[in-house]
Amino acid sequence: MVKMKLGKTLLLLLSLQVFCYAVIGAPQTCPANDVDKCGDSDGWEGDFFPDIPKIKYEGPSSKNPLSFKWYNAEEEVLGKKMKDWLRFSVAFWHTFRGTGVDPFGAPTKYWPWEDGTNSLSMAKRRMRANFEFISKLGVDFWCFHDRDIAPDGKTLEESNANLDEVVALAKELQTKAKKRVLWGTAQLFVHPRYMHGAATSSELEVYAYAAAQVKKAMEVTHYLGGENYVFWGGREGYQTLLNTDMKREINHLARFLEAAAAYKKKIGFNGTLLIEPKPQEPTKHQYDWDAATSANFLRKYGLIGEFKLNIECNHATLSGHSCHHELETARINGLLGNIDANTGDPQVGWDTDQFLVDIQEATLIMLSVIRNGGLAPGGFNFDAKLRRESTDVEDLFIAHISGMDAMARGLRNAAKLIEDGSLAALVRKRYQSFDSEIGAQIEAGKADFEMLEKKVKEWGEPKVASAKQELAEMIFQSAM
Ligand code: XUL
Ligand code: CO
Repeated sequence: MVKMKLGKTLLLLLSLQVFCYAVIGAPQTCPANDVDKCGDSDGWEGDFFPDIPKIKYEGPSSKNPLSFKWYNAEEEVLGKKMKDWLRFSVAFWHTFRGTGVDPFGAPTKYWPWEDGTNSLSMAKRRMRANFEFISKLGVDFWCFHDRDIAPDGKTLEESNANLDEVVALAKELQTKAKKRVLWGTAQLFVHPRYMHGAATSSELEVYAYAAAQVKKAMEVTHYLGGENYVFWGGREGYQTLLNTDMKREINHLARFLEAAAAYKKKIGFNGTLLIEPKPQEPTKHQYDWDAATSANFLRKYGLIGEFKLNIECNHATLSGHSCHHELETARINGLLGNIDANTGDPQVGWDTDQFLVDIQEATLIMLSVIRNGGLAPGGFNFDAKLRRESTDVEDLFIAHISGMDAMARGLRNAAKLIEDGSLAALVRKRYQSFDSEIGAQIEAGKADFEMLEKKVKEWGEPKVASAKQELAEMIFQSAM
């Protein structure tokens, strides 16, 4: 009885929502069903965002939500333009395929250009919306999965043909708009064939299918001039070790990545191959758990020169680390290739993919990026989505502007800290005892235990200095 009532109420609410949308929420853009006004969806060149101007830098005092307060693309910071430090990218899957669906609820977003289908013409229309969006936002790059830009076909051949058709349009549009692909990737986690994994599936035919899909995704990324190619192994892991041959699965994953590195060379693709670590979700345990696990995997299989890492901040926190820790681990191993800029929520235990707006967090991130000399050919991909409850078209802009401003503030603050030098001096001072002759011997691997024992007898009890954590935090705060 209660269930029935709830069902009816939900139905009523849903139909009300559709009704309200049709009546009050008059689309802010050319409506999807207004063929006369907009032309058919394939050829539609109309405005998708007629109410949104080109987003400009207006400075910190601006109250205009559709302006940058901190991101000033051409401004130089530490000898490089902001746009070159940051190399922002829009993630097609969140911005153009995100519907607001969550494990408990139906879609909440009905963008005016969507016609409710997953057709090829809809895919092309979305691609036009993508380029208008990134052009108005002033971002130079975009990222995609094969299956979010073009519909899956009944066969591999059909899927490939769909992809070719959309990619041809994307190439034309991105050339006109002077935009570039930061990275492409294959979606190896949605289709039921990948339920046991792709490269780590227990089924040989699935391994082969995944290989064929990645082959094609690498080809189209190359065709679009992509600067990187990403492997996120969403289902490369296990749900229980009781039914899993972990040794065999990890070995298969390594063979798969070896074959990808070989194919990259064969087609003359010069982009960086990136592994994106994540500890779990959707699997209980994912094999590329974090940066250190991935580095060990790459080293063990002789792939260290072939791959770098794409560090996603929300994945970092899910693995029990901070984003800063993951970035530093990647950086000191020469593996920092790209950042998926997002964040989670301390009160929600899953991958919420929120826009990162915490200035302190952004400053820590930018300290790593500056120490890395930047990220190029990688960049900052906004692997982030609107909250389910944010349903206006302008929210897509506001979210990205806010994320870009946060990273820009992080960059400005990190530059201040570096130019000021007191934090670096504090760290240098902390280790200064190693700047001695014996310290140099230790660091060169030339200090044996007998020699050190002799020194202890000579020196007596060590004098141990303060770590100055609070002072370090005070210096850090002063740059915010
Ligand atoms: C999932 C995730 C992916 C990858 C690309 O958590 O981050 O969107 O970035 O497959
Ligand atoms: Co990601």
